[in-house]
Amino acid sequence: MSDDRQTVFSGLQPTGNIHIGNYLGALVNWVKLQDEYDTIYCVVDLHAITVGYDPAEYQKERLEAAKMLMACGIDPNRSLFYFQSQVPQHAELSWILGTMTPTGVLNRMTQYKEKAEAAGANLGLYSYPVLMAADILLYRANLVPVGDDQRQHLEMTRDLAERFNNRFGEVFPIPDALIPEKSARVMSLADPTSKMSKSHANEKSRVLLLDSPDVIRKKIKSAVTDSEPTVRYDWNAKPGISNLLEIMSGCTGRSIDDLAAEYETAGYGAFKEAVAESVANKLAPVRSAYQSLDDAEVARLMQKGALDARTRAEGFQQEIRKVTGLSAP
Ligand code: ATP
Ligand code: LTN
Repeated sequence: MSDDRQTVFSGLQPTGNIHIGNYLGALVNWVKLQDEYDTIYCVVDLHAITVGYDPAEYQKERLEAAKMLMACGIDPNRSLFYFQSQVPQHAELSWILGTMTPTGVLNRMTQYKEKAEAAGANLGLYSYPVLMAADILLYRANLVPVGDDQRQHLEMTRDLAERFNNRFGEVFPIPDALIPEKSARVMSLADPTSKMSKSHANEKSRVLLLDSPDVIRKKIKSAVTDSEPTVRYDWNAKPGISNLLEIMSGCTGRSIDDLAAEYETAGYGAFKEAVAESVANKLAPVRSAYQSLDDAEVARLMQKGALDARTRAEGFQQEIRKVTGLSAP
C-alpha cells in the first residue's frame, strides 16, 4: 500500500466516551486527510492500559472505539486501520527509542505529570510518549493530525527522530504535527479553564458523539459561562462563551467573528440553543452511520487491518534492525 504520497499517522485511545473535542480537534482532520494522503490510523490500546482497566470491559471498549471511528468516516478501504497491540513492531521500536530518551525529557512531560497525579505513576505512563514516537516513526509518517494537547509529545518525537538519524543515518523523516487553527483545544463545559476530557468524572463536562439532540441541548444549556450577558470572544474574561463560540465555529465552518457579531446581543439562552443545534446537526451523520455498523463486521475489518499493518511494519522493522545492529546473525 506504500506509494509516493506522504504518510499520515495518528492514534486514539479506546477509553470510551469519544467527545466533540476529539472530533473537532483531531478526527475531522483524520477523515479529510484520507482523500490525499497515505493514511494510517490506530486505536492505541497499549497506551490506554497505562491507567487501570477491566480486561473484559476493555475488549468491548476497543471495538466500540473502532466502530465510532468508522462512524466518523475512517474508511478501512482507504486507510490502514487497526489495533496497536496487534502489531508488535510498535513495542520493539519503542524499546529502541527508549534507550535514546533522556529521563530529564520525560520528567518534563505535562501529560505524564497530570496523569501520574490523578492515576498513580507507573513505568508505562512515564514512557508513554516514547511509544507514541514509535507509532509515528515506525511508518516514517510525515504528518500527525492531533489536538493541541499533543504538541509537546510531537516535539519529543521530532527530537527522537533527529537523535536516531544522527546516530544511525537518515532513517526517519521529521514528522510535523497538524493541529487545527480552531477547536484544537475544546474546553470542559463544566470548567472552561480545563480541557474537555474523556476521563473526567462529570458527564456534563463533555458532549459525546452519540448523544441525542436532547442530551446535547441539556449539556450545552448547563455549560458554565459568566454573568455579563454579551456574547464576545475573550478567553480571559469569558472562557465559557469563547469555548462555545469555538465549538459552534468548528461545527458550522463559520468564523468566530461572524458568530460573535450575530449573537452579541441575543442573550445566552438563545446563543446556547444555536450552539446546541449546530452540534446536533454536525453529529447527526455520525449517529446514523454508527447505527448501521455491525460489530462482527467491524471486528473483521480490524483483523484485516492488523494483518496489512503487520506486513508493512515488518519491512520497516528489518531496516531499523539493520541500522541498529540487531538483524538476524
Ligand atoms: P483524555 O481526554 O482522557 O485526556 P484524550 O482524549 O486526550 O484522553 P485520545 O483519545 O487519545 O486521548 O485523543 C485523541 C485525539 O483527540 C488526540 O489527537 C487529542 O489531541 C485530541 N483531543 C483530546 N481532547 C481534546 C480536546 N479537548 N480538544 C481538542 N482535541 C482533543
Ligand atoms: N498520545 C495520544 C494518542 C496517541 C497518538 C499516537 C497520537 C498515541 N500514539 C501517535 C498521534 C500519533 C493522546 O493521548 N491523545
